[in-house]
Amino acid sequence: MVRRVCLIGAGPSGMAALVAFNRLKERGEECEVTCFEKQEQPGGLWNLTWRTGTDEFGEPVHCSQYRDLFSNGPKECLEFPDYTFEDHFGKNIPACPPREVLLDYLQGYWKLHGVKNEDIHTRHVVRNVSFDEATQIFTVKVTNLLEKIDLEQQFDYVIVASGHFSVPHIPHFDGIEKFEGRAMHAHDFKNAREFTGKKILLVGSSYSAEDIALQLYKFGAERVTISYRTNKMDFKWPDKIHEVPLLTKIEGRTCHFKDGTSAEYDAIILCTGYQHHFPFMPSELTLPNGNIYNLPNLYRSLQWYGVTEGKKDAAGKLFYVGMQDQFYTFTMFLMQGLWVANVIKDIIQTPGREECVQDIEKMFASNADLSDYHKEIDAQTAYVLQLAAEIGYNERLDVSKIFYKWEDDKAENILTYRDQTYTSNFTGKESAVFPIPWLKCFDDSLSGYLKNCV
Ligand code: FAD
Ligand code: NA7
Repeated sequence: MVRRVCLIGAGPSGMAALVAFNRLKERGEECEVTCFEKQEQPGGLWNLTWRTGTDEFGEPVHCSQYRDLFSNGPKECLEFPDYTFEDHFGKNIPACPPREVLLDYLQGYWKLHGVKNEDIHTRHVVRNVSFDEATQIFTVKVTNLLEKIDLEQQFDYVIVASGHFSVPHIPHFDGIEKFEGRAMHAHDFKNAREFTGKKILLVGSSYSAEDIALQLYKFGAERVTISYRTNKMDFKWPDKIHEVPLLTKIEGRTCHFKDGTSAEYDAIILCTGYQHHFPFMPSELTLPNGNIYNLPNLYRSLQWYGVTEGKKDAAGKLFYVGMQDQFYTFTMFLMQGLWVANVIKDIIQTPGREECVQDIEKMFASNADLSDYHKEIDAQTAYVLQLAAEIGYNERLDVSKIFYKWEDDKAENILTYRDQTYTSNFTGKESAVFPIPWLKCFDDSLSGYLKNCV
């Protein structure tokens, strides 16, 4: 019997799963995979849109990326072993290229592995997934947005690859409803030029706050304040950026902070993270919220076993991919896709439910030990290598040393870390140097970038 698999989402994780199924197909191990994607083309967050709120179909806009976004980590950390950046572009390029360059690389990888856009049901949004314990079958309800028709299809397996950096987490702050400037979430930040000459408050102290602060600085904001709840980022910020403790209340344009200080702002951007949001899943099969490394309810952070009270397990036939906090991205997604495809095809066996549940609980508890970047990097490296070992993938995926150097470069100078170089595990070459420093580079296009790569 052919195994029918429903894949929800064609971002980097979903596409990695399609690559994985194609690799198995080449070995004669075929599954019938149906991928539904609500956007016009694969690419997930990497498909930039100018829209905010809802799209032309009234669906929530998925993209949280923005104009002028350059990779916030070295490309050497996400490079595919069987298709290097040099293979794709025909030359050695710098470490932190802009969004379009990374999307182009991904598209090249998908093409190499025979995944065509026509294989994906784009402009199809998944509305509902249900699991029948008696028949062990999933029913998936989908809307074809272009033709405005609803479909219903049955599957033996479901893989959720719908991402988790799209639906904003928006906490309330006392007085924000009467703030006399603009209040928004990072999800709707699209273009730093809008804030040139303005005084901006960012709330949050993680990747979004860090990068939006840098974008605002680059495009000439008058002053940027970053308000942290738990820990400062504590980079050596330039004069116009500084960090303060938590925002406590807002009066007019004045924002007050926990240390008793206050200042006036033109805009507040909440960089307060995202929600794991799966409106199409039944609540008993929904992954709980939390941007963490080792996920609850998922064996290998992938295969669903409902270990919290009231959660069902769908007999190990439900998978979530790409749902953890991320140091590793594209290569981790590939290992996840291969692992899931191998499990579905019974090429690798997972232990019984009881052992899986014990392992999930042990791994979940180990999140508490991840108290600094090095430990987080080491833990995710071990995870990626574990998946690779289980599927027999023998390539040098460990890029922990590159991540350490990257962290050191950020600590050394947050304005120039994107101009640094790293050595590829696969080509052995050090990344090229871009002739224009990131701070002065205002062309984020693929063509403009490649023209300048010598
Ligand atoms: P996504 O990219 O979110 O893709 C999920 C897909 O599922 C989307 O195409 C969406 O349309 C689709 N979908 C959702 N719901 C449905 C539904 N109901 N029906 C059908 N389809 C659906 N990573 C890096 O490696 N380097 C970076 O520089 C970097 N920068 C980032 C900057 C920002 C601002 C953000 C938010 C993330 C960044 N990331 C970066 C991390 C990013 O999470 C990954 O690179 C990657 O996009 C995750 O892929 P994914 O497929 O898991 O999720
Ligand atoms: P993250 O990494 O999940 O970080 C969320 C931040 O928001 C974090 O600093 C939180 O502080 C802060 N936060 C959350 N709730 C609040 C409240 N109520 N008040 C103040 N601060 C709060 O999300 P990002 O958007 O930065 O990054 C997500 C991805 O986008 C990332 O992988 C990048 O690739 C780009 P805490 O430290 O928990 O106190």
